[in-house]
Amino acid sequence: MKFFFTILVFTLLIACERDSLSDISSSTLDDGITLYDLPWQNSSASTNQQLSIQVGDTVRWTWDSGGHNLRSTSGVENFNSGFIDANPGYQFQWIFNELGSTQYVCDPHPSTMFGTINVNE
Ligand SMILES: [Cu+2]
Repeated sequence: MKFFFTILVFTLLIACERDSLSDISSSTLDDGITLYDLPWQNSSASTNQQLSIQVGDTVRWTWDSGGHNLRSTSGVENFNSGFIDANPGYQFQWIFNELGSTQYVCDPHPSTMFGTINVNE
């Protein structure tokens, strides 16, 4: 019984891990820059996003339903998408050229839509 419980826990852990990874996809562009795609929606997919990238990489967020903005609140980068309402599929992207961390938030949904981008060499 204990064995089966252990298997169950591991299966759940793997399922959770897969789910969180599936929210972020990336592709390498011709010049070696990586483009990261993140969801920007009022759900767990956009809660406490954590991403480590390299200098020069691009992060692109795609709006789902609802009205959102995407604004840096602290750190090394400074950006603000402006408020985009009811425009699913809208995309905002930023090239991160500074080393260090940047925190960001959606002002209408600060408790569910926020994250941190860490830029390394
Ligand atoms: Cu929002």
